[in-house]
Amino acid sequence: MVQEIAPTTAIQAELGSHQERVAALFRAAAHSVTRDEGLMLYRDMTLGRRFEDKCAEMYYRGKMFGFVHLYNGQEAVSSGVIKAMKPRHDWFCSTYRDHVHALSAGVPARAVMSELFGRATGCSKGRGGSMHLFSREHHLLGGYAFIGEGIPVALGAAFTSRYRRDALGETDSDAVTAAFFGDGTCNNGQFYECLNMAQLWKLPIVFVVENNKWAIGMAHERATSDTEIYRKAAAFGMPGEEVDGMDVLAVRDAAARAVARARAGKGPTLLECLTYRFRGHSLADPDELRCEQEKAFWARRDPLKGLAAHLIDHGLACQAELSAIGEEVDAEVADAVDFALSAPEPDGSELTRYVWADD
Ligand SMILES: Cc1ncc(C[n+]2csc(CCOP(=O)(O)OP(=O)(O)O)c2C)c(N)n1
Ligand SMILES: [Mg+2]
Repeated sequence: MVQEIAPTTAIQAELGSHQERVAALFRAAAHSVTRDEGLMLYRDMTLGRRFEDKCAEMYYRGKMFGFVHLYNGQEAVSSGVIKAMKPRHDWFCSTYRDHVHALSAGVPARAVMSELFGRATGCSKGRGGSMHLFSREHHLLGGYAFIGEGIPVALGAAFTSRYRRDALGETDSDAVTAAFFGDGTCNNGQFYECLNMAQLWKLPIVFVVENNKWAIGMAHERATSDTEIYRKAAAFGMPGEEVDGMDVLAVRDAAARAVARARAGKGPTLLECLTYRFRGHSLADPDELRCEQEKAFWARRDPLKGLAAHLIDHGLACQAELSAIGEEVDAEVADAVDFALSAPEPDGSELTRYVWADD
């Protein structure tokens, strides 16, 4: 088991409510998982972690350019939510921190890595780069550079599901959409407009807030009047739930409840996942604003270590099996880099392609 380490009063005062909230949630409930599901989640989270570590390596070696926002630390949210949904049936909408959402949704590592290198084999055909991953095949509705930009897109996907079923009589149209976005984005008007419309029309959508406590260098409690984001759902008559976003099993259970409600026609849920990013805002950020005590507090809650401990403590897997998964994932990521580096760049003659839908 991961041990709960009580923060000192001094750290609590310095770090604010985010840490206290997750400490309370940590003790709240036990979640169970089967061996197969546990190993699947562990593999998905390991792929997310190792893929991002490789991106950092490529970036610092000067092989990858532009803004790159890594997801380290937040893996339990992507795996917990997306793996509670139906692949290629439900829909996913991301942000600029989108690599791991794409991987969880099933976009091959080769296609994601290629996109980061601007190659024609990328999931956005090399046109998008890190912040604009897209895959129609895997129902990934995109990464978005502007915060909040994806929320109305996700709302539109949810509306489409409902319209097909209710207005067009397609009785099997029961897809649910997950919209991912950060704490800083919840002070953006689109968030409130979309919550209102989703609840008004009982749309099948789960609003997933990845509350990692920071919006670049702005601490959540400095920018937000009521820091408990899930409670904002009540203003719209919508269910809101907070969950330990470092515990993939807790996230998965909460997501499963929200998805079941949405699929049954009962409307949206606002799910606030309390999490933390283990790296700077982007690879261009020296990460000097967050204090070491805070980073250490969250490092102790590393979601990968937490799941590994759960699997071992419950006799569902042994360390050797988990290490083997790590090696397999490392090989997959190395293969993705080799594939991407040897892939062609988009041909100059295709510069204007894929601008309009008929392409
Ligand atoms: C509309 C808009 N305003 C401002 C920005 C600049 N910006 C980039 S990231 C960011 C912070 C977002 O924080 P959060 O939503 O918590 O996401 P996180 O980076 O923590 O995942 C801001 C303000 C932007 N991208 N889009
Ligand atoms: Mg944030």
